Amino acid sequence: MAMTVFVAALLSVFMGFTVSVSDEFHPVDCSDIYKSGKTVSGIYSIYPAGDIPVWVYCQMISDGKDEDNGGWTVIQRRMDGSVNFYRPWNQYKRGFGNVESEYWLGLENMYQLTRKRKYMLRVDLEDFKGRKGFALYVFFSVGPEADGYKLQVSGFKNGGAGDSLSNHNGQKFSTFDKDQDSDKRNCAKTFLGAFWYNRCHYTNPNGVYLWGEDPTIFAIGNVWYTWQNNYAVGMKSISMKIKHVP
Ligand SMILES: [Ca+2]
Repeated sequence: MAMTVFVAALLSVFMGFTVSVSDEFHPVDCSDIYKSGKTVSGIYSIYPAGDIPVWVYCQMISDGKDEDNGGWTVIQRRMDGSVNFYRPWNQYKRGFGNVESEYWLGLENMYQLTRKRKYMLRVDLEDFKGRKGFALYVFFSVGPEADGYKLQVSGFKNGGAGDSLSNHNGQKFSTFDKDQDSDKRNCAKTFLGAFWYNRCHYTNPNGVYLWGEDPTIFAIGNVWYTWQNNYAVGMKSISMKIKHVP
């Protein structure tokens, strides 16, 4: 009995706290958090759909060029092979992984964010030799589920990595259990990932974490073809992040 009262009291304190925080500040994305004065990179909660909080990694940049500065919302990140990215549709829809390391924010969250605001996309890459490069796209959006979470991406600017994503513009998202690609094959099954596959890909960021280069296997890794013109080199890290363009 005493335990029940204690739990109830604890619950009411916790819920009261949640409500008061929610009432104060509902950041839609990391840009809002950055503007509120929190300019240190880290894990924050955002409200893509306005009501339910989602944990996310915010990369805050304040000492770069104008187009770099601000709060970037990380929507996809690979860095140590700790999370299995070969997953079905419902997990790509909702999101999965560990916000402290590797994760996928979820297609529904990406749709909710990009339907309301205009975003640019930046993809940062690092290989196992320590080389770095990036690609920037001045426009990025994800359509509604009813239209297959279609990708819209344009306005490529080269940060040394080349353009491996424009080929995927206008494609629906595909997983091994939902083939919406433009190829006869099931691209997700063939290349062991999940993506806006076309016929099939120039990049496979959700593919197998390869731990480097393996010339005996083809295009199943988390590759970005235009950087090294090689489908056998898996990235050490690849992250996709979006920033609200006012
Ligand atoms: Ca197909």
